[in-house]
Amino acid sequence: MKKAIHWLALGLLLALAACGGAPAASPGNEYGGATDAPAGGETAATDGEVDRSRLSGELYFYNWSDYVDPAILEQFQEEYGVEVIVDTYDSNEDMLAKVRAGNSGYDIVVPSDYAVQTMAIEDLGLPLDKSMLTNWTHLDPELLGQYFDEENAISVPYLLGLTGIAYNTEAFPEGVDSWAAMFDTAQVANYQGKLSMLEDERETPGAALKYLGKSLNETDPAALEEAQALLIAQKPLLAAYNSADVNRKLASGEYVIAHAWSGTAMQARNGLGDEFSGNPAITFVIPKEGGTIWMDNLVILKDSPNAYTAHVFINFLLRPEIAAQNAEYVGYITPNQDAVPLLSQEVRDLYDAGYAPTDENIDRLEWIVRDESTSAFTDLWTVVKGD
Ligand code: SPD
Repeated sequence: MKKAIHWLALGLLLALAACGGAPAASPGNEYGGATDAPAGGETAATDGEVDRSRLSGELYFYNWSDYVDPAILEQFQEEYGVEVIVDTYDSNEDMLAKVRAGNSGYDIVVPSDYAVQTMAIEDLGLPLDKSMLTNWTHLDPELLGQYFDEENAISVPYLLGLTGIAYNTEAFPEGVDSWAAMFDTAQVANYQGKLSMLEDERETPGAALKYLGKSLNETDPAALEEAQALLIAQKPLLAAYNSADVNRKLASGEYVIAHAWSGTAMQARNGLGDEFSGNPAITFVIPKEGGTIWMDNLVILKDSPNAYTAHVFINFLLRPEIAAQNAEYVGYITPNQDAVPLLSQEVRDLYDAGYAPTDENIDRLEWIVRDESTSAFTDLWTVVKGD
């Protein structure tokens, strides 16, 4: 597992080399419009030194679906008396549209790497008070200071994962090793209506580009036109574009194959707490043409109403035992190096089997990056969705 995390860091550095770096986060005002920001010098050196008189009764967490163990939120409420209210979103772009409008009421959001960069450029994130994040030391230093936020001015690593194909081995006894299983319409006709693609303007064109032998980040108009044509041909055969409950639909057998995140696939295989039972026939693969590696991050919004409490919650999530419990529940990879030894053997074995970077798949993984040309993906996706 440790080896896998070091590989992740290497991947991030490669992405930095590939995209030439990014602007640092805008400094902005230290606490923006926050109403419960800590006064100067008033910090929590440990969880035990939190100034409880400054805590809000509620904290608004805008997160991806099935992306935090509810038991952890209950524990936070028991310890601090703060109810964490979770709303969910299905894509970075949906989240950005919501918070860009301002006064969303949310305190913490969970952008992926390239979306942290967008938030920094658009000055949407609150500069972190690291003196409140006493558990920061548990984070793997190799995963800090990445291209999208070089000083971790606004972002705290939350979870990492891969994007590839999840499938039911009973429906595909020969296995799946290529995006052809999703894009070759002659093959797909055999399981028409039982497959889904992510509802995601970067991941889904990215998968088509990979099938074409291109980079996920390719914006050459001819390549994008080809990718768009593939997606339009595939669309009538899909059950849906779905980023919300692929786990449940794979587990139930409604889908036999799906474009999926690694943790979604692990949830489909193992089940998810009291939510649903797993199906051990589900497995996950990074196709031979390649897939995505990504890191999601906690960002406190510039206009967070409860910024003090948000820092306390993030520090709580950084406790190794909490980070391990959360990673175990959601099936993604924790960036908390002191949580790694606390993970179960079952989850470590699945990481080694390809639900995390391994020697077998590492060379086929690529980071999504953003630059001035990647708005082309928004245009492509609008055409595909509207077709
Ligand atoms: N169910 C939670 C999934 C979180 C996925 N976020 C990563 C997106 C990478 N493009």
